Amino acid sequence: MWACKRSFLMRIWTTPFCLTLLLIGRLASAAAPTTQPAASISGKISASADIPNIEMVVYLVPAEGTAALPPPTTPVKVSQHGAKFSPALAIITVGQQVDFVNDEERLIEHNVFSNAPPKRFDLGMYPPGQSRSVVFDKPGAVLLYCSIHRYMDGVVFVTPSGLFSRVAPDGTYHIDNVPDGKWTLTTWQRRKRFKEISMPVQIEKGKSLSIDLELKK
Ligand SMILES: [Cu+2]
Repeated sequence: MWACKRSFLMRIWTTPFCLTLLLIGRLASAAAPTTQPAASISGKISASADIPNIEMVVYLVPAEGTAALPPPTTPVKVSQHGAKFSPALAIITVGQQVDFVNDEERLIEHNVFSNAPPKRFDLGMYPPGQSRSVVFDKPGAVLLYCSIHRYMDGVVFVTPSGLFSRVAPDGTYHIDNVPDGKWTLTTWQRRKRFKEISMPVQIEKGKSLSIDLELKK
């Protein structure tokens, strides 16, 4: 009689206990990928000649079957203060919006236009206090001009993955949070002085890579 009662009790207690264990197991396995550190690709650029004030980007192009990240929902701001596009080189993700802000303190109108193949547009003239927006839906370099001030020039460089690094003055670059998969590591220089580099790379199991690049004429 007692034995029978005991096994009945055991059954009542063990069932939810086993379910709890199962649940913990599931949560642990679901959380596992986030505990793995995200891979980075970093290195140093060197060249056969001096590269003063280089304006250069190192970025990743996803290979077929490799998923790129969605574009950030926050627009990038490009100021026109002092009749200068600032930043002069804005690096964004395909699908991202740029707000061109006329933030002059004096009554100076500006215009922004581009005839670059990835995005042709003309925002017309607009006064201080106003801004106009453009969504860049194709990758590539979009050169910016103002029809009023001929010396105003800038670039929006649209990367196809959002995985990029502006090369630092000491020649180093660092791209964070690179998902597993096959990519093409690519360079872009605002003023072409060297041949661009384009090389296949692969991230496996979140393992970071260190890749130095040598630019040649
Ligand atoms: Cu202007």
